[in-house]
Amino acid sequence: MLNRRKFIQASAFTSFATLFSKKTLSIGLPEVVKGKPVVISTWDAGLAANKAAWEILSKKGRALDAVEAGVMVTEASQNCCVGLGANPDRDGFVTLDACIMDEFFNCGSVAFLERIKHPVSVARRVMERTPHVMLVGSGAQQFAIAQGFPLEEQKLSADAQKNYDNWLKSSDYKPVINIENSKGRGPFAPERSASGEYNHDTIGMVAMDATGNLSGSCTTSGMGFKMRGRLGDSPIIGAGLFVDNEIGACTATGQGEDVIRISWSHTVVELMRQGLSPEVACRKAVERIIKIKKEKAKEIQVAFLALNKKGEVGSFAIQKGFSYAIKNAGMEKLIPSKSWFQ
Ligand code: SD4
Repeated sequence: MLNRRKFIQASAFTSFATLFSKKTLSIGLPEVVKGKPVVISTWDAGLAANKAAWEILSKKGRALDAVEAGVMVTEASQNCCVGLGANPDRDGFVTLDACIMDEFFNCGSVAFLERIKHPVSVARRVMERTPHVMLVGSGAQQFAIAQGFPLEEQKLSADAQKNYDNWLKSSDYKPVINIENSKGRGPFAPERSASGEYNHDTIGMVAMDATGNLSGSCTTSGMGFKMRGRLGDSPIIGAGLFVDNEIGACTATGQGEDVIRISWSHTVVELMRQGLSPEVACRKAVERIIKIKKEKAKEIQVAFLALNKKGEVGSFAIQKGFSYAIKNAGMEKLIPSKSWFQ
């Protein structure tokens, strides 16, 4: 039972708390902290992917289901940068990498996977139905088939064939700076271009569901015209994606080699644990790459996108031209990222 003094203290606290929360709402916190659920993803293909994730999040579904369903939209798009419609390796084969991570540190990954439409779903099966984290190449494909995933025809999309034919003229492998919308065009534009309007190959997504749990996914065809067998950061837990349900989640895009060498999706989460905001933590990652690469940093693109447990979002890129898509109950938009070079 409460005595009188405690009762007065308790009611004073309650009315202060009520007042404070009303005031907080009325002054309007930044849009992104309006609460869970929320989903964010890289590049403008993220807009369509977020919609699919939102279908699940808005019905109080699990973040894990949302981040899988979300990026499946991008993987399925023949008119996009990710999945079987994407650019091939230098030998003309599309090889896919993907990973997924949930709120319990469960994670699964596939890499160098060919002729399977939804690598993110195979990654989830690796997580849920094997004692392993990562399967690659023919072993990953064999597992996918055993799990009932159809083996698709080995055929480049019309766009990818055009891009590949173009690339074959020089056969010069030079990783490109990933950008988008430099001319107001995105991956869903009618002319998908090999000349630089959009040239990325990945979608990374992180989400917080209505219960406050976090999950993430990342799926890619890797850098176009890469050496056969090359893997980037996207399927590597801690590099292309990391989720710690107590703190936050981060995903990366851009030149995978430079993400792997600093393991920064993991480190971004660790910096958020120390109290840094998502944007500042992502910026630190970019600064580390700039410090390592020195002059050469001008030639590469890397971008990080993070969400913390409070629902705050931030990103930072080396080059301008990176944007991310966000969706929550109050908004749905594409946000141009801050970058080191202007
Ligand atoms: C990779 N990080 O394979 C991927 C490529 C990418 O936009 O993000 N492209 O290195």
